[in-house]
Amino acid sequence: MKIFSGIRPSGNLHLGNYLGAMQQWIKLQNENDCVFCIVDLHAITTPYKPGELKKHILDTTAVYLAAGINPEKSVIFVQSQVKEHSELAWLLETITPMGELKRMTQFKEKSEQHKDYVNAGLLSYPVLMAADILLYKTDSVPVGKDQEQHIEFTRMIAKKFNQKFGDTFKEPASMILKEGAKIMSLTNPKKKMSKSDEPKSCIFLFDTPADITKKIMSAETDSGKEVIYNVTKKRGISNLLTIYSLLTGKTTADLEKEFKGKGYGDFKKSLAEVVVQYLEPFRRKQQEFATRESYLEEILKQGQSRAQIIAQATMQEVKQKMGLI
Ligand code: ATP
Ligand code: LTN
Repeated sequence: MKIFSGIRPSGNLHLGNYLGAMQQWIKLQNENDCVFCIVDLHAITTPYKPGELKKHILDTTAVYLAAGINPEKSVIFVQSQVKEHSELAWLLETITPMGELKRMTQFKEKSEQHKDYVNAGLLSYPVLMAADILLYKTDSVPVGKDQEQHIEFTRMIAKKFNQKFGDTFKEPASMILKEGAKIMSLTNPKKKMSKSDEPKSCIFLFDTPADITKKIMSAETDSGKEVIYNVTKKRGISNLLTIYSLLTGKTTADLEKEFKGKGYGDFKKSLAEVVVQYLEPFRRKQQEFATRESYLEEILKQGQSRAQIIAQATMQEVKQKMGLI
């Protein structure tokens, strides 16, 4: 199967990015053709500092490697370094109905979040994402739940293109986990954990043990004191139970039993230890990669060459089908 996915280099990566998306990538890379992109052109649709973008790109590359993505097996590259992404996005824009873009949940949320930064790129964001996916004739896209609508949009565009210009693209499926597809914010468990939110709402993969412990101990929990999984009545504690379960392999029912009669404090203390231990290799590898900028750049350069070969072949076919010379 052909797999494609990407993450915006818009800040530090967090446990939600890892549990919802990247953990699937690691498993998939052994048996599939995987392409993992750092989608910088998407990152610039929301406010950002040009001077910090390169650091975020290299940090994201380091996380991909620290998480276990093997550059010998999978293609790792930066979106803006393969110009076919922007080129295909423009061509696809000409068959995209405006109404479809305006109804996208992420567009509504981001324009609400950044009222003075509602640019045309933010609106056409899903078209660029469709171009990312379709360029590689992708079968499946492993992502978190929040991206489901964008994959559905991609299928609609692929279908439309095929009907108009002849069979060219596959209609890709989303790959969304049952558990972990939506890790919630620590400070507001009604919202998803998001890297552009306040730092104490996220557990970053490179957080220090002291920070992890502090954030978990002060995570928003519900009234009452029993450690019970109930997503409608006890969102905060259920989110923490999900994290605990995903990192240890214990079921939430097992955890309820284990913490029966103990309060939130004991549970949080134990969770903090689990998270600190789980993320220890990330911190170690990050320190290792931090001093190896040229190694990361080399990986990205090789990824660029490999991605370009596929992207150029698709573009040639697309242009020919659309009647461009
Ligand atoms: P931003 O705050 O910049 O929008 P983000 O934290 O939402 O960033 P993205 O770069 O948009 O992260 O997402 C990268 C991948 O991680 C996507 O597949 C997305 O679905 C997944 N993801 C993001 N947040 C979560 C979350 N809280 N739980 C599970 N998966 C998530
Ligand atoms: N919009 C995605 C990031 C993204 C992506 C992609 C994910 C851009 N292009 C292609 C999968 C496939 C997000 O997580 N915000």
